[in-house]
Amino acid sequence: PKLKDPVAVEQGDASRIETSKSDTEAVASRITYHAEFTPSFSPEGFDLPKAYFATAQSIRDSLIINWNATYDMYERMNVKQAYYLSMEFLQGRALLNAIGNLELTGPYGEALSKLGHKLENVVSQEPDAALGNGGLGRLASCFLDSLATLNYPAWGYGLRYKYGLFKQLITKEGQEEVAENWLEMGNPWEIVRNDISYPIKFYGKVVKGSDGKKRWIGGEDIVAVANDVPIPGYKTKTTINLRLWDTKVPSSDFDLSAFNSGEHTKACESQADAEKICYVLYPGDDSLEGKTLRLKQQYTLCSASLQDIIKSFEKRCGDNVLWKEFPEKVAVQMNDTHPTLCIPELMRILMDLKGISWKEAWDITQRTVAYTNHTVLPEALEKWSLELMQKLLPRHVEIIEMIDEELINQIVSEFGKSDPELLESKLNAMRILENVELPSSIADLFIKPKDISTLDTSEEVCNKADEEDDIVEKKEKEMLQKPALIPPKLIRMANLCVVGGHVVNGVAAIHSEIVKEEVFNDFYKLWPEKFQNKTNGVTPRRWIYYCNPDLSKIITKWTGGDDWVLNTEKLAELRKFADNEDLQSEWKAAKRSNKIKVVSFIKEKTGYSVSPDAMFDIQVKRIHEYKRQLLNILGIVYRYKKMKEMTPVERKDKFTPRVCIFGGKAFATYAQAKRIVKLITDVGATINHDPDIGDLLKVVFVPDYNVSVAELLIPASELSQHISTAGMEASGTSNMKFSMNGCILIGTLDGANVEIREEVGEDNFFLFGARANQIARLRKERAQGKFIPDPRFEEVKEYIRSGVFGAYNYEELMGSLEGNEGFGRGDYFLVGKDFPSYIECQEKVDEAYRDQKRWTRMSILNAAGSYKFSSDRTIHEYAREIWNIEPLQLP
Ligand code: GL9
Repeated sequence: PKLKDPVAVEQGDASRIETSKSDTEAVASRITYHAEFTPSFSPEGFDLPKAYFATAQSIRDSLIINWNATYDMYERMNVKQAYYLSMEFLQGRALLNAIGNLELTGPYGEALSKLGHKLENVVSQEPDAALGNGGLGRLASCFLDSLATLNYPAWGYGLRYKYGLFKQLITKEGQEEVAENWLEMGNPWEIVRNDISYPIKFYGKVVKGSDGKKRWIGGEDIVAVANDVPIPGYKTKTTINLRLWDTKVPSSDFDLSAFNSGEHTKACESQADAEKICYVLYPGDDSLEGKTLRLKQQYTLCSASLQDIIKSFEKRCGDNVLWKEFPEKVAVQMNDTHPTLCIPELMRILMDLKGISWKEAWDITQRTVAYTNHTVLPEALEKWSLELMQKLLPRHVEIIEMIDEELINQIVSEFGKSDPELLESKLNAMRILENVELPSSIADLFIKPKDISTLDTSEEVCNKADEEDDIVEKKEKEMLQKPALIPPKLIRMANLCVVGGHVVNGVAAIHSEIVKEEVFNDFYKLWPEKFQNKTNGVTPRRWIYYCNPDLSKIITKWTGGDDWVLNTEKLAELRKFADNEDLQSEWKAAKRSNKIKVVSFIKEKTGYSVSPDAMFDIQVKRIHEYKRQLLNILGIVYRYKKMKEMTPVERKDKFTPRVCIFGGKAFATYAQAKRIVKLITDVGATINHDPDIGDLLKVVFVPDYNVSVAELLIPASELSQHISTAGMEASGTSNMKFSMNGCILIGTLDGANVEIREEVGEDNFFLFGARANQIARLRKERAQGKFIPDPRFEEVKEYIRSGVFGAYNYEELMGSLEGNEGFGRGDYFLVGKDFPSYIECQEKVDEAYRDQKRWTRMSILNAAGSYKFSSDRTIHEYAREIWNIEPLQLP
């Protein structure tokens, strides 16, 4: 029996709920209904927190109807579905987006105003869901938005972290981290699915059953429970699912007798152990405990999601389960290497639980999974200790060893045994296991017996050989005495992904080339057809339409309708009006009103007063040496020093007033990144109080940068900095958001900057710095002592060291930019090399800004040229070229 309105359910039509009243009245009564029946707030009054919660719950009702209808349809039609597995989803706030996507902004605004609140104040009550660190997690969330909007049958799978990304405080010492308890007031968006849970095992051992099949038994058992978050598409009923796993112990495991005999802690221990898996987004993994926890998280995501996917496949097949058709119904995308365990887990389930042969299971697995690489930084290409994995997941290690062995055989058959050196180098680069002995049949090839007849037996040569032997022997002894020096056995997750998946993609054109030519070159030569590019994108709904309503109205007016929100190609039509005076003045007014909002935000968060007439120059992103916030702040220090050397008239003449805004979090244990934060805030404290400078230059570090702060800052920005060392930023996605909002970029030829510059035009992008293909040579030359620093670079470091910005010891920072080599020295990121071209480029920025007509034209041409960077375009490409799925829309 159906309890819900059968017609509404069948049609997935949320709007049918309010057929009898006016939209506003209906919305108001739904909000008040929830306000009355939501027990967590006091019964009287309708304050903002309560208004938020009741409004969100009323929207959730609508979402659930559409969400059920979407799911029913997928099941009925038995279409191929894509599953996006990600350890991170950086969702931000959901309310405004959901109201807008349901096209109910008008009625909700009016209803809330009748109830005494402004919609914008209500939506800002929502805490950010920060289940991600940065670009990678935000990309996953943009993808969900596009998948739903474009009606693709797809789901996201992730973990429900109790504490999201930490909250950042900026104190006199620099960055401090505090826990982000985002669930404290409850989460109206999640639907706890106690009916959907799967067992997850850790540790234990593998035995062979009488049927010859492997069984993984014993160990520690927990369960993963589903929490569903509906993801509404824009102007469509399609509402897809983000399923987040939470961990618990099986209820049968509660030790009631221990509890009753007073051993409360003992009885609750296993519960706490299971729950802590989903406590924090990125547990510090310096310790073994931390590493174990992180691996448990990864395995939980993979195992629970695959069990769920398989269950749904079996259900949709009915009595006739044909496993070889699995890849025709299921596409699994691994967002970076974090979900790599999908590969051995799918193999395990298919072989050990479904009785499929190795050969067939391997074929199914390869055709099902695909891998996106998001970084070329070697420290980010995950390697797990074989020993740890063996303990935690013994069956998976057997499978991984088998995959490695098959790979070795394939490499041997590909390259032959005639050139052992070539073969050895291929094996070293491509094997999944690192520092693990080769099977003896192959290892024997590399013991090179010396040809006795040609041996030189002269005394001199023999003595030399003896000496060499002594040295080797001494080294070996030392190795034995220091066990830490024995290289650890590792599993290279990225290699496993490349071998186990059918597609490997990079996230911007230049990055995908680096993936093919450098990171995975040996694999690329072997399987060129596996490698693809999928340039990232961002959702124009969140990143223009909802965060910048003033600009959106202008775009709608000048492009003749709001269809650009779905078809961003329409933005290109703005090009024809780039010099139109009316458009220019409307455009500038919108920017100014966005800047005014940021002026009050900065005042509230930092106490600094900044002028809306100054240029807003922004760099917001994770703090990392390769992103070179240090280059930015050194440029600011240079500017300040020059200002101080001038008369007031000279400095007004030469410099355009600027507000330099920074934001971003440093990983809690990344000391150098934290020093950069400290330097920026110290420089700000000096400059912002210098009466000689006034509004000519202000430097602000906005604390706790997150999705919501980005939604405020990006629309207000005029210049934004994307200045990574070329070749190091895989793509970047904020560069796309800034460009969409009419902000001009200063940047290197790195990541998606390259493609943005192509689209918006060279004249509308401030380019500087060394090119990616020069970096290796420049580093080498530098290490050889051939680099002669620019005097202006020396001057800036000297100035910082002189103590102008305070007594803090900046030696670790300044020193990292000097010397020729050594850890943390030698300017690995080439700040010194790019410094002169950077400050010269900044002079061009000043000049361009003085001509406001020219600047506004550039700004319009940026928004107009940004159409390619919609995640809708990216998702269409994934759907067609990797997943092979088709859109399916509710009637
Ligand atoms: C990243 C890359 O560094 C970015 O350049 C890229 O735009 C995004 C999305 O593809 O992925 N890879 C990565 O590990 N992070 C990225 O931002 N880091 C974080 O998300 C913290």
